[in-house]
Amino acid sequence: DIYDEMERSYPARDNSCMITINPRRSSQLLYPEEHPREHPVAMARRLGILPGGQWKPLNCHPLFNVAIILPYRNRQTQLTIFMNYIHPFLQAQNLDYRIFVIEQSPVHIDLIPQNPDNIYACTKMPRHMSSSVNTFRYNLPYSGLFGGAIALTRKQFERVNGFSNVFYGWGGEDDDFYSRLQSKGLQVTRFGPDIAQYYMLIHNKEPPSSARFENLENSAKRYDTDGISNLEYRVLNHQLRPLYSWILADV
Ligand code: NGS
Repeated sequence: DIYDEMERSYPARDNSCMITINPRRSSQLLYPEEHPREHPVAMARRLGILPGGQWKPLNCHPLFNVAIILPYRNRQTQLTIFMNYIHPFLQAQNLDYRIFVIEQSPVHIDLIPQNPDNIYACTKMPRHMSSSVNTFRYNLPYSGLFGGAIALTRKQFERVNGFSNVFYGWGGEDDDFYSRLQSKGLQVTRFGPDIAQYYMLIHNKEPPSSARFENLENSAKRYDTDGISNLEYRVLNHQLRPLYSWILADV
């Protein structure tokens, strides 16, 4: 199964951290909004998080080294809820991780993983992590959905020239990314719906972008020219905050 595949991709070393998988464990989180919130500095101190939101287990060799990248804008409350929740979640998985918050265009932080077995590390193939969301009654709405939370290696990301830069506003950029993966023969994987459960935080929906269908129709022509290869950005500001590394970018 998928965990055997992960074990093959990441062979155990001496004193490797254990990753305990218990498929029968049910969702632990019902209402993330009601979880207690702690002051960021107090939380960082209590959980041993280094400035910039970095942590790794000290008593074993972590199997996974992960950058958690959150595109973010204007959702302070949700960011707080997410940070309170995700650090203990990632630490329970014994990951060597660092959280980056990239603030720029209109995107959401709205998905909270509910099952501690949904490991925040890469599988051999790009993984759609949020395939079972409460707002879709924990069903996958269409087989090509690759939006929300995804896990892939830097190499895979570079192979498809990253994300397209022509999508602004809500919708379509994830569908475009999925077709890029397919064009390079990168088959997407998903864990079972019990493990891939997510809770969507309540938020105001952005209006869908009107250009998205047109952009999708001619997406294949742009794979090689539109993406990392032509991305222009400036880093306007950056800080190591207690629970994450913050980067303000202008695109
Ligand atoms: C599709 C969008 C995707 C989006 C998905 C789920 O219709 O970008 O819905 O959205 N594609 C287009 O608009 C072309 S959700 O309801 O989870 O916000 O990810």
